[in-house]
Amino acid sequence: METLLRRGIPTSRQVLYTHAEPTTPRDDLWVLMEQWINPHRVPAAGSTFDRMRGMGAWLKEHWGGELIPFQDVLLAKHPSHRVFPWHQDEPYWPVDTSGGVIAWVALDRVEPSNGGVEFALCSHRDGLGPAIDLHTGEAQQGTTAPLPSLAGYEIVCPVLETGDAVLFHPRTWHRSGVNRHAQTRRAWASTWLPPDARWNRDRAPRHPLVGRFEHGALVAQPYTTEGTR
Ligand SMILES: O=C(O)CCC(=O)C(=O)O
Repeated sequence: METLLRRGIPTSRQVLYTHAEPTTPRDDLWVLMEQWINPHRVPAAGSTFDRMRGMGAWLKEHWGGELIPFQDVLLAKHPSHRVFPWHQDEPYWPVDTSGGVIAWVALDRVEPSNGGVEFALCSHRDGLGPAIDLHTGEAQQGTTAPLPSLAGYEIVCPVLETGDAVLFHPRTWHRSGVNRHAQTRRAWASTWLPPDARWNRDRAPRHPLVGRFEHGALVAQPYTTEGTR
């Protein structure tokens, strides 16, 4: 992250509004998180490319079966950042997939008091919900799936040492609270899909990659240009 900052690689500016733009103005993503999307696509120093290779090899050995890299994110949660509300990751993707896994790796010790991630156990079984407006915690405009109640689920917030990882399903509902420590809490999350996952622009019509892939093609085939921020 220090290298990316030094090289002037910009952070993500806004939440992905994948279906429609919000009708009222929103704050910058900065109020929620300092985040770089797809640093593994940034050439040279600061890239997570080699880490992706390592994670891919680890998953191949331990997950059972081939997975393809889809995206990665570097996340820094500062003490000034707001709550990151409950959401699933899959509704933001222009992809049809039968599953996949997100590997969320702590780059600092993580616990509930410094913005540890909370998971609603087994909530992936509830199906695909709406893409969430992370500024409000509500369904984004233009989405139709209902917001589920998470009241019946056991919520866990694992304590992680630096380098520990949590692997979770793309439909697992998760959130993170405020970081009440003086130091930033950093993490690296990478997303992996089964090899038969296919691009589907209708699932996230305003995703920045729409237009760069062939609708219906395998995600395993690289898209035309670098990922966007
Ligand atoms: O790192 C966090 O606090 C939450 C990140 C998250 O939920 C996500 O990137 O989907």
